[in-house]
Amino acid sequence: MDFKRKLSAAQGKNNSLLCVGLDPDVAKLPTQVAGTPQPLFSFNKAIIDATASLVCAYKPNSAFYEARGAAGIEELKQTCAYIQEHYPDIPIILDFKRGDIGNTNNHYAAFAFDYLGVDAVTVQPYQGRAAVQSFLDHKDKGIIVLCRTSNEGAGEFQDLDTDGRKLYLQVADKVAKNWNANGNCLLVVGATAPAEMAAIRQIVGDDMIFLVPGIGAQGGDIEATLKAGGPNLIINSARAIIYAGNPRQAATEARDQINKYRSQP
Ligand code: NUP
Repeated sequence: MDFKRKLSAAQGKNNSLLCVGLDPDVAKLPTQVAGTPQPLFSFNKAIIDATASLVCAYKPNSAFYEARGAAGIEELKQTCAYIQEHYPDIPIILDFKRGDIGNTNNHYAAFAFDYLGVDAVTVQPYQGRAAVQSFLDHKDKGIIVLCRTSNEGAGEFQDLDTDGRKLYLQVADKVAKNWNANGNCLLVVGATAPAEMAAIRQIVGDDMIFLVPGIGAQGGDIEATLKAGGPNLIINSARAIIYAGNPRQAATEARDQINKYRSQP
C-alpha cells in the first residue's frame, strides 16, 4: 500500500493526526535503560507500545541513531522492524533531510526504502528537482520536502524575496505543480510559523499534506496550526511525548487537543 493510503488508514483507525518523533538521546534516557546493550531500541519499544493506538505515524530522526555509529544504525533498523512487525498499519517517516546528485540519492534512497523499509523520507529542495528525482521516482513512498521549517532562523533564506515571492512559497508552488507528478509529495511546514503555513496552504490547495514539526518542545501552537493548515496534516511531537512522565498520557492529550481544533470549522 502506498504511503498516502497507509497514512490515511492509520489516521482513520486511530482518529489521529499525531506523529510521535522517535528521537532518543541516550544522555536523557532513564539510567536503567541507558545502561542496556540497546538503549535506543529498548526506549523506543516502550514508547511505541504505549502510543501505537494513538498515532498516525512514527518519525525517527536519523541523527539520533547515526550519532552512535554502527550500533545506532542497528537500533534504527530494529526500531523500524519492530513497528513493521507489531504495528504494520502505522507508517514510518525517516527524517533525514537528504538531497544530492542523483547517483548519490540512489544510495540514500536504498538505505531508507530497501534497508530500513520506511514509508516516507524528508528531503531538502536546494539542489532542484532533477537532484530529488531519484526519490520522487519511488511512487509508493512519501517524499516530504522542506518548505518552511520550524527552527529559529528559518527565514534567513526561506523568507528571501525571489522573483517577487518568498523562497518558501516558490518551493511550495514548484513542489505542488512540477514535482508532484506521482502524487507522492508532501511539505514540511513548521508549527512555529502559522502565517506562513496559511500562505502555503493558499498556494498548494487543500490536498497537499503537511508534515508539521514544532509543537511541544519548540512551542508551536496546535490551535493556530489547525486554523492555518486545515485538517490535512501530520503533526509531529518528539521530546514533549517521549520524555513525558507518562508518554501515553502525553500522546493522548496531544491527539485529543488536535482533534478538538480539527473538528472546528
Ligand atoms: O522544520 C523542521 N523542524 C523540526 O523540528 C523540520 C524537522 N524535520 N524538524 C524535526 O522534527 C527535528 O529535527 C526533530 O526530529 C523533530 C522535532 O522534535 P521536537 O522539537 O518535537 O522534539
